[in-house]
Amino acid sequence: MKLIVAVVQDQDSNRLMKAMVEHNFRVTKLASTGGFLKSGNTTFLIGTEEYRVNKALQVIKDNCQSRDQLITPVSPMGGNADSYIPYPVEIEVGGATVFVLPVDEFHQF
Ligand code: 2BA
Repeated sequence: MKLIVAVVQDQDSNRLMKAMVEHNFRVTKLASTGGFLKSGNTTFLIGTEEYRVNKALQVIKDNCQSRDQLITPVSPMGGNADSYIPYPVEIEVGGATVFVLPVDEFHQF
C-alpha cells in the first residue's frame, strides 16, 4: 500500500475530490497553508494499492493546473530599506506537489 500526499491549490480542490471519488479512491482533504505564500492550499491524503498509484497521479494531473501569481515582497533582498519601492513579482504556483510514501501498516478499527 502507498500513501499519496498531494498539495494542490484551493481552486482545484473540489474538482479533484470529485474526480478521485468517481475513480473509487479513498480521500481525506485537509486545509493547509503554504510556507512561502502563507496562503491557504489543500492537502489530500490518498491511501491506495501500489498498482493504482499511477492512475491516482493521472487523475491529480488532469484536475490541477499551475497558475501565475503576483506577490509583493515585503522587504528588499539587500541594500537600503529606506529607498525600497515594493514591486510585484510573478511566480508560478504548481498544479500539485505530490509525495508517494510507503505504508508499513494500515488499520481501520
Ligand atoms: P508555498 O510554500 O506557499 O509556495 C508557493 C509557491 O511559491 C511555490 O509553488 C513556488 O512557486 C514558490 N516558492 C516557494 N518557496 C520558494 C522559495 N524559497 N523561493 C522562491 N519561490 C518559492 P510550488 O512549488 O508549486 O508549491 C506549492 C505549495 O506546495 C507550497 O506553497 C507548499 O505548500 C507545497 N510544497 C511545495 N514543495 C514542498 C515541499 N518540498 N515540502 C512540503 N510542501 C511543499
